[in-house]
Amino acid sequence: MYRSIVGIVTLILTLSASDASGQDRRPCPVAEAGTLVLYGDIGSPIVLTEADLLALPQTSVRGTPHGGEPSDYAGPRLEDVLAPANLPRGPQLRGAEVTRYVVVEAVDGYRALFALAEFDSAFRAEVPILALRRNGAPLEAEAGHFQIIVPGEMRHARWVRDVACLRVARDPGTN
Ligand SMILES: Nc1nc2c(c(=O)[nH]1)N[C@H]1C(S)=C(S)[C@@H](COP(=O)(O)O)O[C@H]1N2
Ligand SMILES: [Mo]
Repeated sequence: MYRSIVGIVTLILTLSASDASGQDRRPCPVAEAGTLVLYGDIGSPIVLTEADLLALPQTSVRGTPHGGEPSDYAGPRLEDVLAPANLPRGPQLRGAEVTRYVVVEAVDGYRALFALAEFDSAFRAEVPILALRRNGAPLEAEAGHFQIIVPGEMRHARWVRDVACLRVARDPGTN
């Protein structure tokens, strides 16, 4: 009950925030449950199935959910999930490309932003994953099919549950 009230309040705040911001209004093109849509500044949207995501190299990350036990989360790195979008990586991610970012969008409308460089293992020792498993089992229902896990990040506001879409964008600058 408490969680659903929090969810509704979050949704209202999210909707009013997006009304004010203008450019973030486009809805996430939610595909079937259990699929992930890559869209935005990448040409045509790309739909990935759970099988596609499980076929990528899987990384394990130790994390502790709020009020829960330390757990092993496993799934592909976001940098590998985004590979079909052909974004610059490593030495190519420099200059104007460093203004690229990814908004992770959930089924409940919750959103969190990462700079593309935060996903890049050439930049950081540990990079976020799109977890499909917790302790070897599918995620609990409230986490949906996919959940972002950010190694070492102490607050979990970007550990987006029930991820539906990854929207790729870049800062338009002030001109
Ligand atoms: N889809 C979705 N993911 C979300 C949220 C949300 O409201 N919706 N809240 C975030 C916040 S603020 C926190 S602190 C963590 C809490 O998740 P946990 O209770 O599983 O640790 O989930 C994050 N992921
Ligand atoms: Mo939070």
